[in-house]
Amino acid sequence: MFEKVLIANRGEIALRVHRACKEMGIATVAVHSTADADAMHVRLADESVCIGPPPTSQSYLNIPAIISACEITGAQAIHPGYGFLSENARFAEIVEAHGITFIGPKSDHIKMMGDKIAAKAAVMAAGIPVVPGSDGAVGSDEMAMKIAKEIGFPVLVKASAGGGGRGMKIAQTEADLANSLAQARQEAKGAFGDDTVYLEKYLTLPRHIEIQIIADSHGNVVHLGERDCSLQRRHQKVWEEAPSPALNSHERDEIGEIVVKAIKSLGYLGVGTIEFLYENGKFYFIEMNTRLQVEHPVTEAITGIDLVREQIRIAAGLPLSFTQDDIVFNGVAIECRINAEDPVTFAPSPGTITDYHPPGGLGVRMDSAIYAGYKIPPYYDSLLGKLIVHGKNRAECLMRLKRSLGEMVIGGTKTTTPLFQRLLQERDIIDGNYNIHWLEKWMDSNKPE
Ligand code: MV4
Repeated sequence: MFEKVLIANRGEIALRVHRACKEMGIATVAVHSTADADAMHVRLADESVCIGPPPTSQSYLNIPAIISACEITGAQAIHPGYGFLSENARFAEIVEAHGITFIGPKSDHIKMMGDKIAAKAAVMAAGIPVVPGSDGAVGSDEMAMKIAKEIGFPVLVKASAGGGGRGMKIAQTEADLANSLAQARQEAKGAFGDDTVYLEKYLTLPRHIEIQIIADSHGNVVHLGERDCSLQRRHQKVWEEAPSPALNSHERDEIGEIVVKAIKSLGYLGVGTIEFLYENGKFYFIEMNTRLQVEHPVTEAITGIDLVREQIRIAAGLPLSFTQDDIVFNGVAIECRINAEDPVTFAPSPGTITDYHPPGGLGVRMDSAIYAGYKIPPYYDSLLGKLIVHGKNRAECLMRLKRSLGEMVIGGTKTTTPLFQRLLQERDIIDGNYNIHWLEKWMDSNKPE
């Protein structure tokens, strides 16, 4: 096992990785920008290295500085967290070329899943159901029209280098298609320097359901069920829950088995998430994420598996400490993202945290790196923490969520806490009756004057 791990991230996820390391007897190295000198992840780590000025391009994305920090401190492995360099295939390659272990998948798999056309072709060949659409990139507008007529309008033009909703354009009818193609290509060229696009049937009212998998270097692959991440605003997840209120155990076992078989055949290593749209009882693959995700704690809550511990064990060459038959799904968990934002407009609300009292008690977990006196730097994302609540069923989970939101004290900045208190009063939320458009529609119809 590693003796020392460098954590190439900040905020709550840096703390999350640090905690797993400590429980495994592993020393930690924090890296930080000058803006984060007083950050909690630096205070908790056994050692820390300043890697550059506040802009992420010069600090948390600064590959030479991070490799140097590793060499100076003698860390044997790097955990990238989420965001930043976590899905950068070149980084994974450079780390390994320096004799350091990248705690994550092989760079080939990161690269493949970053190319949305290649990812779709690979998982389709491995038996995963995908959205009907073009077989790879669309060439001419004529070819696109032919395919669109075959699959039927509306269709969606997606950027192969995209993901997370960037570079997507809907064509409702034949009359829209040429424009949608041109716009998608232009956006993709600007954002990614690659104007390769593909076509899919546009699903109108799906849910976003993702399957968590974990694979070791001994050929063992296990799925840990799904998370329902349909409650989003502008492609930012707001509320995630497991299990999905829309699935029964038969559907879960069925899609889980398909995914496990596919992941085995791909020879994938580490944790991964296979994202699906789910509509009328059917699953349609959209993307695969090759990192630990923000919302991983809801899976941890219902399975009792420590995903970061398993990531580190896998990277060290150890087998999974459980089999599929050992996995028992226990109750319901919900995560609310507590952001430093206005709860109605979502406008960023910077400032200094004057008071902090996180909720606690049975079934309540608050993952956060803030403290009273902490000054929120303006350079990074607005996530202050994640409240994860677990109950034996959905009713208990919702009751506990209401109770814990009421306990939350974060002074000095606006937070999204009141948004969740309002959501808990909505019939559709109580009933689990929502899709990917529910939140934006609700916000539209509940706008202030
Ligand atoms: C779709 C779709 C409908 N039909 N693909 C948005 C982000 C990216 N990961 C894929 N996305 C979508 N792909 C087809 N064929 C609708 C979306 C989508 C969406 C997906 C998940 C969660 C929220 C969303 C919000 C708007 C659109």
